[in-house]
Amino acid sequence: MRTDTPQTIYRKDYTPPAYWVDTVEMGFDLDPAETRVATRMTMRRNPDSRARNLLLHGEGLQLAQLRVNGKALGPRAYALGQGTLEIFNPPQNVVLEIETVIKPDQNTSLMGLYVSNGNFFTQCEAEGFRKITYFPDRPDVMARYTVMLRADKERYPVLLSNGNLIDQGDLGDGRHYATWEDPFKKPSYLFALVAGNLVCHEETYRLQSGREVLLQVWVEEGNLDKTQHAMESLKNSIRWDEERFGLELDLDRFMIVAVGDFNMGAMENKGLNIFNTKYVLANPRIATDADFANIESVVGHEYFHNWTGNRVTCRDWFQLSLKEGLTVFRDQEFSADMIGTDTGRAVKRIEDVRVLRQAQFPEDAGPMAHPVRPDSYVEINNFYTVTIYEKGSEVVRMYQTLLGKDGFRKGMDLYFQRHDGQAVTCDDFRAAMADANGRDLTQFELWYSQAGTPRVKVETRYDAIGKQYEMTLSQSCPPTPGEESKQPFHIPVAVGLLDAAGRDIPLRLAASGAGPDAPTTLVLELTRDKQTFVFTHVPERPVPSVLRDFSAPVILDIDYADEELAFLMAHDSDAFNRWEAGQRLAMRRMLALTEQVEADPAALQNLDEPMLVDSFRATLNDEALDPAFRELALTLPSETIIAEQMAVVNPQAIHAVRRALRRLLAQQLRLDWRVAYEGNRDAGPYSPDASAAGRRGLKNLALGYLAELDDTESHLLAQSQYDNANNMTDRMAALAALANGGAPGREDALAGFYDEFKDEALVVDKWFTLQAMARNTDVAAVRALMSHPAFTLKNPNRARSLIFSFCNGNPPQFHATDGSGYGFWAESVIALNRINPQVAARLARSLDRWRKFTPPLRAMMQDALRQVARSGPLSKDVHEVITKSLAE
Ligand code: B3K
Ligand code: ZN
Repeated sequence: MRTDTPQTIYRKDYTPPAYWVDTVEMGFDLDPAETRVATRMTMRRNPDSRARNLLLHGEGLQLAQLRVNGKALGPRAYALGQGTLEIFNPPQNVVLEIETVIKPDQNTSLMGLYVSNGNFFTQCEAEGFRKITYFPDRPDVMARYTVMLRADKERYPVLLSNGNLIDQGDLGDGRHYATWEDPFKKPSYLFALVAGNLVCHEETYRLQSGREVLLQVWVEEGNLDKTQHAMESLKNSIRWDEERFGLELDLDRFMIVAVGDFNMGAMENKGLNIFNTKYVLANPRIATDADFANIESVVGHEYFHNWTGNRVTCRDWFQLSLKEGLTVFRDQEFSADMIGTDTGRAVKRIEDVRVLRQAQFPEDAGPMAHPVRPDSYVEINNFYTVTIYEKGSEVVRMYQTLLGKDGFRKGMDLYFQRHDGQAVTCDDFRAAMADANGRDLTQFELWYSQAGTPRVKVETRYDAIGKQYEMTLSQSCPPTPGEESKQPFHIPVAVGLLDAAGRDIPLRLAASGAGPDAPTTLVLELTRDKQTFVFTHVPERPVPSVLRDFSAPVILDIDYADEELAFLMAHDSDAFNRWEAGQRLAMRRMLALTEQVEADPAALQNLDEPMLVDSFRATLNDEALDPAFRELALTLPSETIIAEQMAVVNPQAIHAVRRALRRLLAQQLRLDWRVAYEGNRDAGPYSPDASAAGRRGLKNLALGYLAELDDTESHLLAQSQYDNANNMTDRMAALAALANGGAPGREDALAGFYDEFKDEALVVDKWFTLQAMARNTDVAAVRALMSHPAFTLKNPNRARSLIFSFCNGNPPQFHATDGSGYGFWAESVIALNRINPQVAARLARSLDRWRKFTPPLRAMMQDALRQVARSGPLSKDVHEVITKSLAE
């Protein structure tokens, strides 16, 4: 904790390190109260650096020994600063020996070495290694590690670190040791150790090359029956990376370890991935379809980092998206390929775009907006954002859209050929893509350097005599903090044209000659402020389908008539745009209604929306459409997404409108929902595969709509599904339906659920989440839940399950007009700040967009932000978020 203003780090200030580290040998004497860490590093001066001194980072360490080339250092030969150790003018070659003492059981930040349920774990990205020993803790310093772990044999029978196990044995005094050697050089952020009482599910797996590797999933005793899906996901990931990118697992052993206390999802430490239990443990009893899908994608994500992140890493943390954007893109493609079907791919694409719109667009329009490659930061942990990850992934996807799948692969091959074993920049990646394809991607750099979501406006003109269709695209991008004006981006806009029967018209551009096999989707490259593209041989006035498959992370302004949207919804060959048309139609109506409600609170009384209801009915009953697709198409845009469309946000009005529309759809399509419900019920054993999950999704959507009626029939339906469910997906859907209304069985179901699952931490999280997001849960109810014996702020999953779910997932209650939600938020940020700055800073982001709300809410939000600001010493993490939120 600190009171002074923390320092800002700038990208332009990057300088190479004064010393390289070749080898690191570490010895750990593990003890929760006091762990001794002895480190021996061989280092050599970097000829490209002008600095004379050797700078190491260290935080919260007790320094017990410091020797250079065998000699203890005198007090004048070095200086300990705030988080640094500087050794003055060392020789060309240095053997540096350091001993530190740390206190893992006091470590509630969950960075560095810490204890979770009696076992030891580490988390070093981004800057956690410096909480273990003094080290040049920056990603461009890559070294070869050998690590010896020593600990009590009974309490810590399992001792793991990166790479291969080369030795193990007894120490005689009730303790034992294990020595691990990582054959690959790596930055310190990829270091990991695990020690404790764990068991593993292991399998051998044969790579395409014929080599056999050992795969292990480590969990606490009693959880082995929840590891199969993670193991399958790992094997699928290994195979996929060989097939799609020709990338082979480079180790003989690959381990995944699950831990219950973890700040984020998982961590790609070389050969020893450490995972939040939430992204490992699953079986039908405790995990939902969404959990199964998330596990597959996170296991894939961390595995794919082995090449995109570990073999080729980042030069500095400003380049974070080099590995994160690319690896998210890879995990998205993996999940899509695992589903396999065209609609399956579209469904996955829609889900990913929903996340982007729900979280990244608001970030890009708010006070924390930053480019995919930021120019400065105060606390790097605050920059593991949806912009770095999700927008970063969209940027990578645009290369593939511009260069084609084969061109993209060529670029990837060149990237690895050039940079394997190096720490590089986003520019290096772009250069590989450009050079492998003979393309000039200079302008594309703006996607990395400019923040903000571009808007693309579409205007069209049809010339019936010349049979020409003109499409004029223009782009703009609103200012973001510190960036008033923007230069035009290089935007791939995928376009199709539909004839009156809804068929794709073959596309020919005036500029390029007509070929016989004209495509039905063309990628137009918008590079200037405004450009006109002329299509020839267009027999009739078409309906344009623009930004197919969401070919760029932009907001599309296009003037469709309601009928055109309904037409696209019914006919577009691009499944993404079919969905999009429906969302636009719904959004248009919801915005209009919100305006009406604000003027007249009674405006929703005789609600009638024939166009919307008809189009929903048609989609719901269209058996030719995949159930998973129908589920997405029949889900109204979220309250957050609606809010983003408005200049001034009134959360109560938005909620009232969305709710009223849901009720209307429930009433008017009651029988249709009922038919869909029955028609998508599966008897027999549970399987999480995409098609079964899609049917369950549609069935449970129907249940959710019917539950809006809050009548005996819907109560009975929910109760019976709850009582008879053979899987957690159906259980949760039924429980949510019960919890959101006035079903007589509500309290019993909630209590019974807790009782049945109280020993399953991940299910208890769900129980808190469900209540946090329930319609009638106000701040008082959340506080009551906080005094439940199962609640603790110290466990991030638990804190997120209740507090984050309420603040981010229950808009009408969080934005209660008396400001109680904001007061609760401030208290929670302040309390978490003392325990875990990273988790606190995430929660601090919940009031980011305060300026967008109606004046009374805005004023109360500002007060709450100020309350946190003056609450006492704040971590760098929270300080940065609050300061930026309040900045003019
Ligand atoms: N690279 C880690 C994230 C580390 C977050 C540090 N605050 C997980 C991932 O993106 O795969
Ligand atoms: Zn990642």
